[in-house]
Amino acid sequence: MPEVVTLGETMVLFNSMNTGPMKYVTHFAKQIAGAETNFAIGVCRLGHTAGWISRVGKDEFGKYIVSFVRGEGVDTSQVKVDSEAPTGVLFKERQEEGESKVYYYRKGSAASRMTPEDIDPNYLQGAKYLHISGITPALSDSCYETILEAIRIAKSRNVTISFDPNIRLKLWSEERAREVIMGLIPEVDIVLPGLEEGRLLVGANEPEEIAASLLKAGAKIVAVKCGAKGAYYAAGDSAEFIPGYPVARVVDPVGAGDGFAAGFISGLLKGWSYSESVKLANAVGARATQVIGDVEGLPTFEEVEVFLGQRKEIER
Ligand code: KDG
Repeated sequence: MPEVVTLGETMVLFNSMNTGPMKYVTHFAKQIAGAETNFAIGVCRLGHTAGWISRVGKDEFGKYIVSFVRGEGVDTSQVKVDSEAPTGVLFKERQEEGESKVYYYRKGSAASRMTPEDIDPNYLQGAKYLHISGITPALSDSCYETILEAIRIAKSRNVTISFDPNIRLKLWSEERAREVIMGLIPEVDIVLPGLEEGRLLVGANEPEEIAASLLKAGAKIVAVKCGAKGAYYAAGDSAEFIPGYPVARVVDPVGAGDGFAAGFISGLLKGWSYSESVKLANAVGARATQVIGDVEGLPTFEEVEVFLGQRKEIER
């Protein structure tokens, strides 16, 4: 059984190859996108085992996603093929400066039809972490129930739960996102919000205040991602701001937060301190921004060592 289990929707991504408004884009790269598989692939690249629970449609995109994710070493045995609904699709528009905008075609998708019965409780037996995100409860009522069931099973098996709010306002309103996500905070152990998400959730501005509010709401460890600046973490007995690793140019920021989560959980799996784990998380997040695509830039552990100057790479 994998050390880390995750659950959520993965879509086929059509990533614009030219920058500028979507209506003028002529070339796309076909890739995959999904916060949870980004995370799972990141975890596998760093040398651990991960499994993914989901649904895909009975179509070419579903086959592509499953073979891609499996090819990256993630266990896909818990992915169901739903013949009643298609695999979700996502188009990404990119600006010159690296910023991006997404267009979803995912309403009624196969993954949005996940139900609590899609989770085999035995699959979580022996896992160390369950990683979930705030995207899944935004997809449908049955997905929300599936998340609650995953939490219930994980708790009953002493699996630590990490949660990335991943607030996507194209999927739900601010009010509903705040209500549902704040309701999940006491149920999970680790919370990994971005700065803006923290602001939206608790109405505080500084990472220290955001972390304090989320700890008060019931989380046990909070790491607030502050982009290129780094991240601030707070747990019961320790708190620290860990500076990030500046990169010359952000090519594609999408997926950096999932890379951060993968790095953080990888550090914890190695038995590292929170501080060392956040350093690894920052490095993985920084590397993820250097390549077009959600997962293509996620590094192996050796690549992180090269990036941090701890290992020399022979290039030719
Ligand atoms: O975190 C990156 C994700 O946002 C991206 O992969 C697409 O999962 C996705 C979503 O729902 O927006």
